[in-house]
Amino acid sequence: MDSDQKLFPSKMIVTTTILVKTTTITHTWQKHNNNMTLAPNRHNNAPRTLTQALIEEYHDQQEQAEFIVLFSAIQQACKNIASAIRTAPLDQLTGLAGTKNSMGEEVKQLDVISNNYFIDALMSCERVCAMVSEEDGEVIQVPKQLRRGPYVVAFDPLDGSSNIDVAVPVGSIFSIYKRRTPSSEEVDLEKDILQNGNSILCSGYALYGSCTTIIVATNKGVNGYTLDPVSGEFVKSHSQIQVPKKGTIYSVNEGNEKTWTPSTQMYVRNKKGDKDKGLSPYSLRYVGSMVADIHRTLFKGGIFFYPADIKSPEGKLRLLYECNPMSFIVEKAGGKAMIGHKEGRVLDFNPKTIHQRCPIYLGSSDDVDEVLECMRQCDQN
Ligand code: AHM
Ligand code: MG
Repeated sequence: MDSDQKLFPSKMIVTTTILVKTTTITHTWQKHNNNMTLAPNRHNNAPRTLTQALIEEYHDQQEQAEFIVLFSAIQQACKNIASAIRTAPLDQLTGLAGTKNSMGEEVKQLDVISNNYFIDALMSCERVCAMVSEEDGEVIQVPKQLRRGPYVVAFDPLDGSSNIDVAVPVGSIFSIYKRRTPSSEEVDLEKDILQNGNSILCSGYALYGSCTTIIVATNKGVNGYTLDPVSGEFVKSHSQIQVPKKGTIYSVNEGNEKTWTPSTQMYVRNKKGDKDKGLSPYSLRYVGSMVADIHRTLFKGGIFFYPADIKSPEGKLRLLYECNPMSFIVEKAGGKAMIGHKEGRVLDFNPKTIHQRCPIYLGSSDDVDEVLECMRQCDQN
C-alpha cells in the first residue's frame, strides 16, 4: 500500500458495496419468507434519516441548505472513518504514525487518516471558513476560494485512539459555531474561533462501536442516528434523548486517585457505598474513550469526570473539541456539565487558546450536584 492509499484508504468503498449486497439479499429473502422472519424489518417504520431530520428542523431555507451540505460532509467523514476502523488490522492501519501532535502526544496512523477525512470533507463542502482539530497545532485556514461558508467547526477526529489497536470503541467529536466577522474579512481568532461554548449551534459525536451511531444536539434536543449498511444512511434510532436524573455508575480513571484533590477523593470513596449510612455502591465503568463513556452516561445516567489533579491542574480533556461539544449534548439532554463548584458550567468558560484543557464533571444532574456538594464541604473544612 503506498502512502497516499494509507492516508485515504480506498478499500472502504469495496467493503461497503459487499456489505450492501449481502444485506440486501438477506432482506429480500426475509420478504419472501413471511413465516420465517429472522429480524424485525426496520424499514416498515418509515425511518427518518439525519438529512430528513435536518430538513424538518431548519425552516429557514438558507440555514436549511447550509446545514444539509455541512452535515453531509460530516456524515461522509464519519462513514469513511468507520470503514477504515473496521478493517484497520487487515490494512496495517493500526499502530503509530511515527509523529507527535501539538501537545507532544504520539499520533496513531488512524488519527492522521481520520483527520484527513474530516478536513477533506469540510473543506470541499465550502460551508466552513476555519477549523480547529486536535491533530493540528494551529487553526486550519480554509483557502479563500472555498471559504464561502458561515461556519467554524472544531473537532477531535478520532477520540480515544489509544484504544484503537485493541478494537475498543472510539469516536469523533465535533461542534459547529457561526462565524461572527463578515465574510469579506479575515477570520478572527478571538471573535470567530475562541467562542464561548454557549454559542455552539450544534454539536455531536460519532461512536464507532458494535454499530456506528451519530448523536446530534441542537437547541431542539438530542437525537441519535445509526448507520444503516443497507442504505448507507444514518437513520434515526434514538429520539429526544434525556439523561436519567440520577444514575448508579461513576466513570473516571481511578489510577490517578493519589493525585486528585481531597474533594474528588472523598466523592469516589462515597460512591463505593457505606453500609452504616445505607448507601449502596455505584458501579465503576471506564472505557477510556470519552465518546463511549459519554454515550453510556447519556442513556444509563451517572457521572463521567476527568478532574484537575496535581500533575495537570487543568485536567486532560480539551475545551474546544472535547469538553464543550460533550457539555452541550449533556445539557441539551437535561444533564449537567461543570468544571467545579466555584468555576461553574463548562459552557460558560471562555477559551484563551485553541488547545486549552479543562477539568470536567458531567452526566446526571443529581450526580453532578453531589460531586459539587463534596467540593463545597471540603472547601469549608
Ligand atoms: P485523545 O483525544 O488523545 O484520545 O485523549 C482523550 C481521551 C478520552 O477519550 C478519554 O476520556 C481520556 O483521554 C482517557 O485518558 P486516560 O487514559 O488518562 O484515562
Ligand atoms: Mg480526544
